[in-house]
Amino acid sequence: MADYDLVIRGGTVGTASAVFDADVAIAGESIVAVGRGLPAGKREIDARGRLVLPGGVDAHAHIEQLSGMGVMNADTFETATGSSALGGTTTVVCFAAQHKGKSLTRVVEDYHALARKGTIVDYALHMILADPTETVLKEELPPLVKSGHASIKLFMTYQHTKVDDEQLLDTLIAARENKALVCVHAENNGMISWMGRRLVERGYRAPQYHAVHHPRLCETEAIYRLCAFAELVDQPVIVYHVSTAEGAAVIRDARGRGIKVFGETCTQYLTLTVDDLVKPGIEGAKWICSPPLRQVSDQEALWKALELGDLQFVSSDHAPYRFDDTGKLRAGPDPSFKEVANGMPGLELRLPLLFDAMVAKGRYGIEKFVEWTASAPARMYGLHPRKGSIAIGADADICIWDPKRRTTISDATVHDNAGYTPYAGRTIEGWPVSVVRRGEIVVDDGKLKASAGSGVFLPREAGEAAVPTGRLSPEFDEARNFGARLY
Ligand code: DUC
Ligand code: ZN
Ligand code: ZN
Repeated sequence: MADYDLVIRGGTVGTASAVFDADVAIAGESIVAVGRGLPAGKREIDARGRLVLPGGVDAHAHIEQLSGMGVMNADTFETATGSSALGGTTTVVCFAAQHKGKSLTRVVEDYHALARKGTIVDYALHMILADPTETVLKEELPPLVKSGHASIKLFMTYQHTKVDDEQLLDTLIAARENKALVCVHAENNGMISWMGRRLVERGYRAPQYHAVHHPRLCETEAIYRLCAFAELVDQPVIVYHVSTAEGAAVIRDARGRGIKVFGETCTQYLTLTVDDLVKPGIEGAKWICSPPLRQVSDQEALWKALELGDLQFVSSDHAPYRFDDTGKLRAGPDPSFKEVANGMPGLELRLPLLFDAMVAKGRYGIEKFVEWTASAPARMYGLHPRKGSIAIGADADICIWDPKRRTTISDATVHDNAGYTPYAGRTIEGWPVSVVRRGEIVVDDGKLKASAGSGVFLPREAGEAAVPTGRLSPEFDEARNFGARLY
């Protein structure tokens, strides 16, 4: 008699490579058997007519974080990760965000303290470096990477967090030495601030001008520059939240030349457009994010880029700000687009929106849905094989989907602390009705059952993606020919 704690029985299991009918058995926190007619467990979930898919892995979420514009976001770890679990995402990679002059070690400790207290799903941390001094890179970074923080995030724009080209290169080299991965918000800062100043001077203040403020070219240019840096020092990079066809094309071109560059896009760039910014009064501020929302033709190009493997996965870039004087309207009731906090909530609805867009609408199969929302980010960030798949030995992080359930989204149906959702009014098909995290039923028929602090930290070694190609750029060989060593 097998000693299973939980058996999910009679469902259709989906992984990134196959869809098949099977029971899934769990002992303790792990998946221990996948097959038909498994022996009874102490508890059972009847999954007939349901899909049994891995819990989502959202590798880009801002939680209890002071933004690059200096605004505190609206969620605590408890509210963000509670909403995440309700939407089927059982692993979140969020940020320990350094601001200038701060010790990185201290910053990481502080975010762990917040997460330990509140998190409901399992979490890992990317380290945002806003001040990559020699002390930070040489003394603080190595032990932090060794203790499981194997990815670094850099911003090429935003007043409080941007790094310049030399700092970016210094950080890429340090990441290379420590075998860490570097993720980058790639937009040209000068272009953005120049455009913003001229627009506001001429009286263009409404939310819709945010899209003009961040022109498409500022993404194209910054991604190109980042790829050149990655090539120069042979350090893999991940481009965050690619929003344009041209941005994806730059990545494709760089990958074609053997540069190790990867790309993420986000739910909002696949499911919303710039037209959502155009609303009466200040309402459009709810849709202000950076990069801005783009065109339907960009959505098509981003799906294609995912299909071709130029981009590898889809995150939420969850960055919630309330539509009041604590968040979006912090500068007053009628701010210019420049004064509005950038970002929108997205942790809870990432999986349901993408399931609807991909599977329910018949555009892609379940395998691609699982790959882009769970398996690929887990592999990319060193969480595989523990997270991102239904496989023996993996953590039992599982969503039981009702593929036919229709939900009309409203501000009242979401559970984060933003107070609104950019998707209100939309009806979508498919919902993760029950969610298991490390063997525990954390969502039971749409109700949250887990307590704050029950998620755990996931220390990571950098994944395969972080390994350099081993090919230094010709500039390095040339330097050597002249008798110089650059590193
Ligand atoms: N832009 C960012 O760079 N981060 C958070 C959200 C956003 O819109
Ligand atoms: Zn960003
Ligand atoms: Zn972000």
